[in-house]
Amino acid sequence: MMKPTLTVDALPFAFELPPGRTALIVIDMQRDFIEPGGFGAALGNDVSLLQSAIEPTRALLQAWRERGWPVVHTREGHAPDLHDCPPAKRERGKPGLRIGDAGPMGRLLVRGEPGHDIVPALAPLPGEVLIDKPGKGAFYGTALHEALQVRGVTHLVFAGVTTEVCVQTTMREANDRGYDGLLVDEATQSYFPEFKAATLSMVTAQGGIVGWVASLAAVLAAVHPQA
Ligand code: TIU
Repeated sequence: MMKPTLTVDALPFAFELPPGRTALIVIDMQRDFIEPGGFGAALGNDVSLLQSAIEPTRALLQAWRERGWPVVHTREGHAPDLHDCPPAKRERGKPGLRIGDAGPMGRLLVRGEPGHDIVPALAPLPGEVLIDKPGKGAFYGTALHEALQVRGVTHLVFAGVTTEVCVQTTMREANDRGYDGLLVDEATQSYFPEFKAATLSMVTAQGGIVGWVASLAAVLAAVHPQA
């Protein structure tokens, strides 16, 4: 018999969360975006804005791990020879340092470099899915869909950075593939507060055209019901 779903108080209406079939997907909580001296800073951003997403994401990870539910982490980055980095991506904008250039945390957005790592507080555990992706969306050029399908995942709870870039792109890719997605407000951040707010509105507009948004407290209340 199927386990009953848990109900999360969410916008634009309640999100029905099937236990065991809902993966937590943590998008790109990498030093390159969150710490000074990385790719995010090279683009001219104030990276300190992103740090507030770490603790809420840790709370979600703890809840999923306690239940043995599927956890997925993603990392944006490229091979050392940059064969998977389109010239348009490397040349866009006028950063002081570009993808592949050497910075204080190693070569920016290159796999194997210190800046490409996930921040220590959110390090993946053995058995969790780790997806290395060359694009903003986590389905593009990766085996994410197959990894979710073999685990029977139908629903995704999103955390990570940045809200309007890699998180929103991945939510849209997931939505088009038939997953129901919920974005956790406090567990996502942007370098631009107004873009975060706009993304939360865009996701939930038109009856949930992309998915749902809920607070961390609402997700934890559904997942850890009070006795
Ligand atoms: N620049 C920016 O806001 N984000 C990215 O480049 N990548 C992700 O969002 N991970």
